[in-house]
Amino acid sequence: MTREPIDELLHELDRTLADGQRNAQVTAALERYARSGATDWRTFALFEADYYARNLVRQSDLFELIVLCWGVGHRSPIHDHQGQRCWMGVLQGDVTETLYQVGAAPQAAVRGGAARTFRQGQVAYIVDEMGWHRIEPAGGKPAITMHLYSRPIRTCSVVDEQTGVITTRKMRYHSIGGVVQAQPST
Ligand code: 2CO
Ligand code: FE2
Repeated sequence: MTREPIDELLHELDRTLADGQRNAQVTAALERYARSGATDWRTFALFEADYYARNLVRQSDLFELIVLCWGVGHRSPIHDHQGQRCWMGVLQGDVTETLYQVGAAPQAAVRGGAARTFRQGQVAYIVDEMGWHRIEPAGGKPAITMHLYSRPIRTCSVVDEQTGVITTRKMRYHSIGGVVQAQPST
């Protein structure tokens, strides 16, 4: 049986990430997938009404692959990636990434930096040494992105741009393997 393109990608990520850092190969694999015209990511492209939706494709000890759905008006907080590597490939629409330099708690100075818009097929990369970021869809249209974290991220730090207060945010998935999860009661 032939593998679906997304299974090919997962297989390649398993091999590549088990073999060390391999940043360039990971970027190339994500670019290839995002530019291939594959549509099997649609199984995971589930939106939420009020907030951007995080849909888990697969998680292992080494990485997690997530499809994020950004409705018009949704945007991430300004956040870090807990020392992990983060790739973002654009599957549909355009997204703007704004980079920030964030000082130390308790009242961190927040300096807004460069904004860059990524289009379908492009792949962005960030680690904490480069800064924190905010992501939002651009051009008044929804967007769908594929994120790879190595290793998986359970929480992230979020900063309030006005007050400089940093809080910890627990990551949650809207769906896992295409199945919408029950909302947590708290
Ligand atoms: N890191 C955010 C998240 O996983 C998305 S912004 O792109 O890295 O929710
Ligand atoms: Fe992020």
